[in-house]
Amino acid sequence: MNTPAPDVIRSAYAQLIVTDLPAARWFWVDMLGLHPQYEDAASLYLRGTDELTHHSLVLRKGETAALDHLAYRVRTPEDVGRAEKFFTELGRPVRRVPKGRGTRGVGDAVRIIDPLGFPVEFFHEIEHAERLIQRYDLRHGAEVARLDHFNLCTPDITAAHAHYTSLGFGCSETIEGDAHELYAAWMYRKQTVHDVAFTGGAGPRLHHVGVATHESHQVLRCADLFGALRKQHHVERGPGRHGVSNAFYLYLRDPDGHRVEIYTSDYYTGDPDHETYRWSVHDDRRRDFWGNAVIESWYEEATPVLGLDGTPRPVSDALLDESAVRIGADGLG
Ligand code: 4SX
Ligand code: FE2
Repeated sequence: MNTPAPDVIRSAYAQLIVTDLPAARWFWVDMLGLHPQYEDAASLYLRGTDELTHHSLVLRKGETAALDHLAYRVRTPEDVGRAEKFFTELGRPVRRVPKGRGTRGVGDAVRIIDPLGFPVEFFHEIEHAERLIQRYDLRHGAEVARLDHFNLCTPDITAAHAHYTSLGFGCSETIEGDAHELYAAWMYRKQTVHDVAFTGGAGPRLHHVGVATHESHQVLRCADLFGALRKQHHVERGPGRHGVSNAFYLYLRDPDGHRVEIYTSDYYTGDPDHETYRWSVHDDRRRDFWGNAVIESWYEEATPVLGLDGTPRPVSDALLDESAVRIGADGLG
């Protein structure tokens, strides 16, 4: 392997296939408070109030709910070429997507199927968008500020950790077994807890997209809004405080079952000496700091992913099952 990895800046956007665009618009725009940047009969391009680029979520109408691709922004135009070479040398499927032929607002890009089986785009150029940071008059719903992370279901967390380490990602936190076998890992390029995390499970599947608000009251308000409208069945887990990341959270399912996490108040990881914090899988506070149990659907259900040809990718079974792990005999792990 001679080609250096592309210099990834951050997780940038996800493109999801939804079966009912008006229903998805209600959920993501009216309830979560994302802002439409462009829309037509087949697609909806959304961003949060703090985002100065064209979109962080694309909803595209299709026959079956799926993840079309994830996208990372890279530092320079040359890094797009580096991504192409890097994944070609790994023997992975690679496709150039010239400006104007791919996602609206995005310049020259490369799409690949990564070693974990996920469809991933790398791009540098993206259209800028009007600053909404102080447009308090436009805020509504959960007042989502920005995309924060992707969470991916993959059978082999050790392999996922190794691949993203080779892409220059740091690891902020892990969940580990007694022999330090990995159940989950959180990895970053931007200076937060993560751009991407891995949940042990059948994969490749998208577990969730995480979006950030500024304050925990916006997470609570979001849950209240779903209850008030008798739409509480969209709430899956939380609100609560994560052990891992220390973030305040709420998981919702959109009308197609895509999972989104409303997430706030994690911490800075930009110091070069930042060390990985390791949780025992027996520590009952790891996924909810107050010890609340995680609902089974959260471990089991996820969004299928598409290949570069637009057909669903096959899924392999998990190697380890975290939801089956019991806490220690003392009840504390
Ligand atoms: O459930 S965990 O506390 O491990 C967790 C899940 C921490 C951070 C996340 O973003 C997440 O989705
Ligand atoms: Fe998350």
